Amino acid sequence: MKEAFPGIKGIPYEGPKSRNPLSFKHYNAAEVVEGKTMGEHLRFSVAYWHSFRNGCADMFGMPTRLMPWDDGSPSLENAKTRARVAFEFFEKLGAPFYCFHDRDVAPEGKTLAETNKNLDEVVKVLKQEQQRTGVKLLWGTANLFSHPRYLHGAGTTCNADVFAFAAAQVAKAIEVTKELDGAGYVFWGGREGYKSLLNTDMGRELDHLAKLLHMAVDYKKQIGFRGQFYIEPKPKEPTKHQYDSDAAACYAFLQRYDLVDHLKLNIEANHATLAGHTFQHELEFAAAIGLLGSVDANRGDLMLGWDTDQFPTDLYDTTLAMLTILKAGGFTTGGLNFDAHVARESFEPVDLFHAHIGGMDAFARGLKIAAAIRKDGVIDKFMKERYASWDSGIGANIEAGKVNFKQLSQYMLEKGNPAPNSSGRVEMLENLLNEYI
Ligand code: XUL
Ligand code: CO
Repeated sequence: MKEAFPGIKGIPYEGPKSRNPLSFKHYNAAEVVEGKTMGEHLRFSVAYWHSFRNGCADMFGMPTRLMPWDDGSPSLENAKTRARVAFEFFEKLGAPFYCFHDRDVAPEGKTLAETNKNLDEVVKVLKQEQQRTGVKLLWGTANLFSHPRYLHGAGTTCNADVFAFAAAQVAKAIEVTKELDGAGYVFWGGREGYKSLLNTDMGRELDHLAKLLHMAVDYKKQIGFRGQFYIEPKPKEPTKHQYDSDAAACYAFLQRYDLVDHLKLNIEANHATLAGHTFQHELEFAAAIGLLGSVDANRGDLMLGWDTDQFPTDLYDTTLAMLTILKAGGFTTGGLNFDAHVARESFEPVDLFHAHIGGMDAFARGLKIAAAIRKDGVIDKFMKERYASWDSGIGANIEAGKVNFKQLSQYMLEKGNPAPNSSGRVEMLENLLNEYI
């Protein structure tokens, strides 16, 4: 097959002094940080949908991206060619992983049977390409939001037949993820929400969504898929309100429906900000409850209130994210998946390289800066001292559940007043962060 990116052999690491835009300045896969290589820490993944299915149309304009390898048809041949091109890109970029939705890789047929057959055909190519290149599948997923049948949702639809179709689609998507040895499988509830509460039985819809997930958990066991399941929070878009609105809402849902042992969280930066949180807040919450699984690495735009899915370049964001990820012990099955697309104005094939290089370098720098902060231990030390009153005496007794209201009242009656607190030193800590960045 003719090369799709003929001018590019690969993206080398050339170090911070290089002025070659098609090189890494910070991401050096083999470089060891905190006892692991950068490659092992960051586990970068390319999102098939944005990089190979998104022509960058917007509400006002047509697609702009040049994808000369793609004939624009829904044919199987085109899908197979696209798959080969995608692997050429992963390989040249040096991305160890990719992620896909079932419908990204293969066309929908007239019936479920035909659609499944199409998927099997393309999965054969994906498998060959994985073997040829060593690139692995970080996670697979089912697209339960694009087709008109899902206009009311999939797990939360009012139409039981549509629920059944969604279940069949998820079953097949888990099967092919297993076939491709995927490290995980994601549930993002694209239309699992509502437009109007006047037509929505919220309790019933939540019960149904939980049913779908329980069936998936059962099926996973049944077929012996050992990858990790994730749920991906997002508050809105395309629905006005999505049930899995943020990490805390997902946690409440997973607990209520007894699913908490079966799914971890896939935190996306732009979804966090749409929910009115920072990226780090969502990561920190997921880490605090022990469910930080994987990350969709991107960013929004301060001026725009929607999911712009831009490539991450903000060093504060990547540093704070890596601080939390390192504190949580790093990724096991998860990784950093660039759920991001090039700008509509960046329409040439080479822009796909620039975009990913930028994201990978931004996270590599974030990793190095976070590791330097952790090595010096200043923030850790500050944190430890801030909570020192809990390490012994009354604090330790409260944590151990050894005292009740009566005993605490007695303790304070005797003591009179709490000792004055020390300052939170917010500005000092912010200044310190700047020193490292
Ligand atoms: C949409 C989004 C999805 C999921 C996978 O906002 O993030 O691409 O990551 O379905
Ligand atoms: Co995402």
